Amino acid sequence: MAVKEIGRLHVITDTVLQGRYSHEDLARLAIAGGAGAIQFRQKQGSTRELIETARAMLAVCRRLGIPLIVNDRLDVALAVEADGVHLGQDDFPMAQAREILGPDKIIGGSASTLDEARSCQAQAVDYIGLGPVYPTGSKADASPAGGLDLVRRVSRELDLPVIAIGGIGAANAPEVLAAGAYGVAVISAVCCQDDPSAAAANLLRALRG
Ligand code: TZP
Ligand code: MG
Repeated sequence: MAVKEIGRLHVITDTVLQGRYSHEDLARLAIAGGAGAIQFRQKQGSTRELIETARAMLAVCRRLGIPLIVNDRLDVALAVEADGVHLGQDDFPMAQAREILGPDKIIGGSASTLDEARSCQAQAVDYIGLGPVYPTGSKADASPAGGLDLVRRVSRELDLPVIAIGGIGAANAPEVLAAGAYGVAVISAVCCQDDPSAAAANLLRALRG
């Protein structure tokens, strides 16, 4: 079970796969549709730009009462006092991030195998971002899809909430939860839809059964 309120529908904002909506737009629209957490993920651009975007997103998230988690960049999360950070296996070490951020901030750790998930848990993360569960076109260097079996094994073995990621949409979200995931994180199923807000609402309905 989640100790902190991390939400069951994480929407990861993206302005590379689509160009109609800004990160800030996507945060607002996704929350309007019921997203429980927003993750700001941008791989390019200057640190200054990232901080400016994260600050604008945080204002939206704070106003609407939903946590903002910054992908990859502990420095950006610290600069704007975001609610948390999401770190991959090769990013800033999760255990050190915990020391710096303290016990109250949210730290998510990416894992694509059971061993990586164990390592995340040992480093005091709050949730495991597990995947890809299904093949995805949204991450060029994604590991092979682990399927529902990966979700089952990690959810069974670890005490932390599993936020499943990779190729998830309203059609397959129920089976991902049935396999033991606490929630899901999505990019294209919300950001790349004509109506991101309606898409988030549709996903949330699927998650609630
Ligand atoms: N990490 C593992 S899969 C993935 C990330 C960032 C991409 C998820 O995007 P989508 O469009 O929801 O499959
Ligand atoms: Mg990363």
